[in-house]
Amino acid sequence: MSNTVHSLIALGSNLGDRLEHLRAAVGAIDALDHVEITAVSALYETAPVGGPDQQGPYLNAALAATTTRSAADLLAALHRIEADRARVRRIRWGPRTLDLDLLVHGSHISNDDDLSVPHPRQHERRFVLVPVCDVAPDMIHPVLGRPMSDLLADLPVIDGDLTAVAHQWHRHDDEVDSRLHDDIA
Ligand code: A4P
Ligand code: MG
Repeated sequence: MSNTVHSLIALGSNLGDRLEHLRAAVGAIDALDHVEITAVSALYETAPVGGPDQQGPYLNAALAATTTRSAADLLAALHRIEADRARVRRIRWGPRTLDLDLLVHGSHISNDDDLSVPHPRQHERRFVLVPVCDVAPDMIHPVLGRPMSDLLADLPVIDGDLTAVAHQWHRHDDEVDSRLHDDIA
């Protein structure tokens, strides 16, 4: 039996019913064997970074989990969950129904195209680090050797880049602004 590790997963959506995609993702991750969600961040609406002009705003969140699964195995499971939400990969950084990134997996370090962990751009992005700091502010980045809260403090705040839109949101009976279900094209 392999060791239990602490993982961080980022969730993003900017196409269709974004809230429903993220709720379904949390439910599907929760249903995975050998994965236990320990904390889910608040929900944030964020301005798109990179990609084509005029893509819609994202909803972003992050979760912490413990698992005995390997990084490759967990990422494969995340890709199956993305596929179930009919994610279409067309343009890099373009609109997507669901994007699940494996940010950290214990002390695992790999730089393959298929498996880059820690995720190479997470420490440059407030839409990743703000939710991460809800669930794991003290976690040490395995490559940079600094806590997530320090990495976030280094990033400039750009006006309007990120707004908290719900604190409890991932269960279907959590009450949130119905506008979050609006269909984003
Ligand atoms: N891959 C390798 N390692 C990982 C990992 N740790 N987690 C591979 C997830 N995937 C990993 O990913 C491209 C390839 O990376 C896949 O083959 C996967 O096996 P993708 O999800 O198909 O493509 P992508 O997400 O468009 O590319 P990339 O480079 O992962 O983009 P990012 O860095 O995820 O950025 N703006 C806001 N506001 N909010 C967002 O969520 N997201 C992006 C995507 C851009 N701008 C954004 C947001
Ligand atoms: Mg991605």
